[in-house]
Amino acid sequence: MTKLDIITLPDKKLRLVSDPVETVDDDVRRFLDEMLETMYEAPGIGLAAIQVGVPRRIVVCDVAKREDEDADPDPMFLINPEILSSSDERVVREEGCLSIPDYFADVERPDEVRVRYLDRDGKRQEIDAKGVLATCLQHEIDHLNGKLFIDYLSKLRRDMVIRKFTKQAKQTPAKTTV
Ligand code: GNR
Ligand code: NI
Repeated sequence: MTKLDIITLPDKKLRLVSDPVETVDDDVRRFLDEMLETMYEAPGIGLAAIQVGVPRRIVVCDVAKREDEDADPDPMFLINPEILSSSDERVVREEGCLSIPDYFADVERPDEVRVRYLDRDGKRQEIDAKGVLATCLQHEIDHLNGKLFIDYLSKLRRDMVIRKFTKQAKQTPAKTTV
């Protein structure tokens, strides 16, 4: 199966607002499988479609290994996910992003969120997400709205990160397919 290329800062596509999926068909399911494989290989605990250059409201995630190294895979497929409500309680967690490689920072977010989405069969689902899953889903839904975790940092730190990646992109010639 094809592993997809993950786009990184300063790629402007990361700032696009992704469009909803109209029907969950076999093409969408094939894409979900490719996204999941790409996420596992990266490795990461979540991936939004825009990170592979596709501006659609599609997310995959699997936090099982993050919580217990020996856990079996437990993938989730979310289409058109929406946050219905957030807890008043906030929590600070260290975040990273496959589109901002090797940079980590603390971000404060609601501790729990209720999320509605379509599963890979196109069936409407609702879940109460807590812990790492809650953080991950908020991070992924932000991607669908063109938002990155560095947007929660001070302008100084955000600009430093963007500058570092912009400089790096100028020094590294564009990747060519072998
Ligand atoms: O792999 C990832 N780890 C992570 C850690 C803390 C909070 C969010 C994440 S998501 C990230 C993968 C990614 O970039 N998803 O968009
Ligand atoms: Ni990310």
